[in-house]
Amino acid sequence: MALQAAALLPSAFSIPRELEFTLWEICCWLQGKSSASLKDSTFLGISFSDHVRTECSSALRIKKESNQRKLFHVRAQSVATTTPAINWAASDGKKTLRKGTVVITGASSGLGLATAKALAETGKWDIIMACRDFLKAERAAKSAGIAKEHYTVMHLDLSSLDSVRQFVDNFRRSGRRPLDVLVCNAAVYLPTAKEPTFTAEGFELSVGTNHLGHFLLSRLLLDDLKQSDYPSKRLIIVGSITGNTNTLAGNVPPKANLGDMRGLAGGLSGLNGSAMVDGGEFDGAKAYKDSKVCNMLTMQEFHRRYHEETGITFASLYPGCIATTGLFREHIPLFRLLFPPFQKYITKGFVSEEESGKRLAQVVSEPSLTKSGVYWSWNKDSASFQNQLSQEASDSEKARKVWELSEKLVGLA
Ligand code: NDP
Ligand code: PMR
Repeated sequence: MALQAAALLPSAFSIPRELEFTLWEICCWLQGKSSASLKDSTFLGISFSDHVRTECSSALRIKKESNQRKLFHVRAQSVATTTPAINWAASDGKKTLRKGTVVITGASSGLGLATAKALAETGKWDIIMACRDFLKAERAAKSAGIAKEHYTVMHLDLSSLDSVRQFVDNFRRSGRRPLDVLVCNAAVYLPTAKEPTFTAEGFELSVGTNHLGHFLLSRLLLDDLKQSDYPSKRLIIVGSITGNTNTLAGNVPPKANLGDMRGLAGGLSGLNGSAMVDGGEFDGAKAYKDSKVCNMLTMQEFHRRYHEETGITFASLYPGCIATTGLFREHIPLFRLLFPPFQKYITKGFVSEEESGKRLAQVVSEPSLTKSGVYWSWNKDSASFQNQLSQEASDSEKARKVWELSEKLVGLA
């Protein structure tokens, strides 16, 4: 059981890796103090929180009972967990799992909100709702009936790389580490836009937000996920059927197509090149579908680069057609009126927000959905299955290129 204590350290202060202590030694040191001073104990600047102290006293009990040497081991690191993921009660030897920490982007409506609700209802998660509109998110959580103790709203605007970096800093300072699951869910869809609009750094807004913002976020938070000792740590990027041209829905024009990515290479700026990934004329609906292809390719590239080394599960999914969400807010009123019954009665692809939230919550927490590099879908009986991606959305050469171009654009290379 690796108890890591230095999340409690200011980042400027780090303890050399060689400095290792057994929990037993720390306990002895703490026990030598009066209970009052124990309450405020600090060790090399580390203040011991209540649960660590509880760990210590059970360690003492166990030490006395079994006379084992070095039951627990603490390695002081510059960044670490405060509570081990799996805890066991000395009395009956039963294991318990601590609450997981999950960040969900765009949890202020639709799928993200429904997922936060589904996870909150299990009581097993501390949910960080990473949202651009703080008040909207608070109100949404309240009206969805998510109890206060299960969530925290933190500001994140994916259309600004500064905001993404600020979010990561804030998360790290919040003392909520480690991160166990990251869900990249937020998105914008601008089907009626005649001209492109741009992120703070000048990228076309749909690909800039849905893909590049999430790309930077997940690359930065990968380190946090690596440090998690949770039994199944996951990075989930929401994809869609409409980015997959091996389906009927994916063949509705305009179709996703990244082409040779000359527009992405040019920075999607629309000034010295095209605002579209493939370098073509601006089309808002296509830009969204292209962004979903980038999302699904990014998930697979993460899997290829990091799954074996880190044990992190990388996954994507199509949650079903949630035709009632805010995603369609920019569409014409007639579309918003007809789309839900069309999906309900004609394609039968419709799912409620509640059902979609349960699906994504499964990808977050189901022990049976730990396979990495997978794109999940659900059949008519709402059973999950591993779905096939289109040729383009599973092209490993394109995935590598999206990765390399994206890391240049977000300043990682
Ligand atoms: P919603 O519009 O209801 O939710 C999108 C969320 O993203 C909102 O919370 C929105 O915030 C947030 N968001 C938008 N821009 C930003 C930004 N710049 N920074 C931070 N957050 C932002 O849509 P859905 O719930 O339908 O979409 C969720 C995911 O599901 C998307 O990835 C979408 O591609 C995917 N999906 C949806 C399908 C559907 O049928 N609806 C089908 C397949 C996939 P705010 O509330 O402030 O606007
Ligand atoms: Mg689609 C099985 C058929 C199916 C499914 C599951 C979807 C899902 N759609 C299907 C079929 C069709 N759609 C057909 C036959 C048409 C032509 C009438 C059609 C049209 C259509 C439009 C105009 N569909 C749409 C739009 C949108 O603007 C939505 C979109 O593409 O957003 C990017 C959309 C969607 N259809 C879906 C899903 C899930 C969407 C939402 C897109 C997404 O989030 O990826």
